[in-house]
Amino acid sequence: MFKKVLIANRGEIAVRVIQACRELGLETVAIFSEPDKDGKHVKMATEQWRLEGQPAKVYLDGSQILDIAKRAGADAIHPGYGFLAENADFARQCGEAGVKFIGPNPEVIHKMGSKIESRRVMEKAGVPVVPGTTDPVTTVEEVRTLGKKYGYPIAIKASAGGGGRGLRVVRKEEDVEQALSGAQREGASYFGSDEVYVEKYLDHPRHIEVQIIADEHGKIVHLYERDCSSQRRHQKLLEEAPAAKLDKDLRARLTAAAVKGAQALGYSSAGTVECMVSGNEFYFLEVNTRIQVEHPISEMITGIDIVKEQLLVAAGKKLSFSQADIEPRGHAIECRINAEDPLKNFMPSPGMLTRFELPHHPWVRVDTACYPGYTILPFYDSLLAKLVVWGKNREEAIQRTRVALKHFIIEGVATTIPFHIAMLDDAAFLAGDVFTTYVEQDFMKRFSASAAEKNQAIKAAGATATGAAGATGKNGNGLHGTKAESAETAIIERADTRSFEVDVNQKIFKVAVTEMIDPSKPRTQQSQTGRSATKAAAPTKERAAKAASAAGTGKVQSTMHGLVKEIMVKEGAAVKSGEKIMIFEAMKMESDILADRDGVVKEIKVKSGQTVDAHSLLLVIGD
Ligand code: MV4
Repeated sequence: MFKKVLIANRGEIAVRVIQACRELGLETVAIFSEPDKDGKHVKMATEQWRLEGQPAKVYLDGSQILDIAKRAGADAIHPGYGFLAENADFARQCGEAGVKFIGPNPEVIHKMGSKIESRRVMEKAGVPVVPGTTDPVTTVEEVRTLGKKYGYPIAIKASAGGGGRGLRVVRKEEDVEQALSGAQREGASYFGSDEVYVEKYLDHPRHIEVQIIADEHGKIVHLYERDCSSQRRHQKLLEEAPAAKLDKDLRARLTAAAVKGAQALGYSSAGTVECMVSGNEFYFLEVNTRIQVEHPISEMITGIDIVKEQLLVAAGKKLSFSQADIEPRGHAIECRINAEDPLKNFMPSPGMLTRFELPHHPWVRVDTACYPGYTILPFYDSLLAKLVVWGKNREEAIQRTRVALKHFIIEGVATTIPFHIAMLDDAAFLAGDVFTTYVEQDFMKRFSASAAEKNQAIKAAGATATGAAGATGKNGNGLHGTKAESAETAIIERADTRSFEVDVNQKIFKVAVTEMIDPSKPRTQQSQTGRSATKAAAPTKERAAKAASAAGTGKVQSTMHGLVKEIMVKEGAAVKSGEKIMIFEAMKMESDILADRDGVVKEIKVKSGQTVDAHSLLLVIGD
């Protein structure tokens, strides 16, 4: 087995890999860009190495990362997803340097990078591919001939493409010329290859993919399928396992084909075989040679830790289970909680999480690298957390997901939570009628219309309360005025919300007071306070107490990452328990740090103006 694994990634997937390494007793090496220094993966790893270069590029710097792996004495690299995960050259360089790349071998990664080559391999293995070519096409005449053969619409796809880039749909012969040059141009500029091929275009497919895991001794099993049809502009938003309303026989054929295809490839490691399902037929699309974002739902229905198994098989171990051992159970749903505003075209919304409270609920798992006070950086993808929920059947999973979403409290940034809450109440979703066109062409119309309607109602009433937000992100207990309620932001900007608890004859009433600003009128007419729309609510006693606390041992620590603003005592000074000894600033709020016992200040470990991590020793009080 390896001793030390470098995680060539950041965010929730780096955290996930470190968790699996911990279970296996492996040491971990985190790498980080300068602005990522407060990242959770950095705190969790056994070693931390700083990357040099631009934040947006450093996680792609294979030579720097491999160099760090060698200096740190790591014997394996886990690439996570994105960045270097499907870079065959990087995988080869790792192998040459004697560092195990956790993934299939470089030849397989390289082959699957070519969609034409993938189709050839699968066709030869007897896996159904979409009718079309397995040779590149170059001329308008060739494409027109194929258009006649298969009938329009057809798709022209870049062989090196993926994620929708280099894909052109042609609905009539006249459009062939433009589509061909478009697909070639995109292929060349994004992937460095203008090679394209042609497929019959399916108008309303479902996107269903099969999770596989294979050891390096030829054993391959599948962990059933995931339905990832709910996506927008090729960004998945919600995934479920197993697929709803999938015919038993089709499932058996689909999963068997995935294993057969992987066998033909000589696949090892975790991977995904992507297919389209249309009616009672399925067609191979592509192989993803990485751990995927949505792997947790397959873990939830099979009980198999895919990341741990991926580490074990990379170390040359045999798979410890067989296909017959895998009994899928129940249903799992993943919601991708992104820092994006679903009512503003999913515009990214980076910023500080002034509140971040997880839904603690049985059968709910949250994969995240976020914590209160963490700042979502603009350089990376906007995935904030993955909410993963299991139920004994689809209905139970959906209801649990609704509850969990309503109790997932995030303030400071807009999120996709209101989108998910609304989608889980949408008739088409509930009926299991979700196709790849569902979100963009169908659901978003209803979502935007219902948000606009609520806005009108709020405007007409001339005021709002958190209770008026309805399905757009109201928290279960109604106490929290959350920015996630972005329904209102389309027309009326929320200036500030303050929450109060009022005790009337022992009954506690929760009251939220929100000051509204209509952007169509000058601000001065409306607001006397001058409070900014983004400023956090006034600090409360609990928040101040949370920011810094004393343990009672004389060893005074910070509980959050923050800044030492002022130190009121000197070494040798006598202090009394409860006496104010420092002022600390965390999450842009000041709080007092108090002596936790009577005594004499023995040692001051920090200077004023210094930034410290959570749980740093600040000061020692002795006898
Ligand atoms: C297709 C297709 C329909 N017919 N190919 C989009 C990205 C790339 N992975 C393949 N894609 C598609 N290929 C044929 N012949 C529809 C899509 C497609 C899609 C596929 C999977 C998930 C989401 C999608 C959204 C739009 C289009």
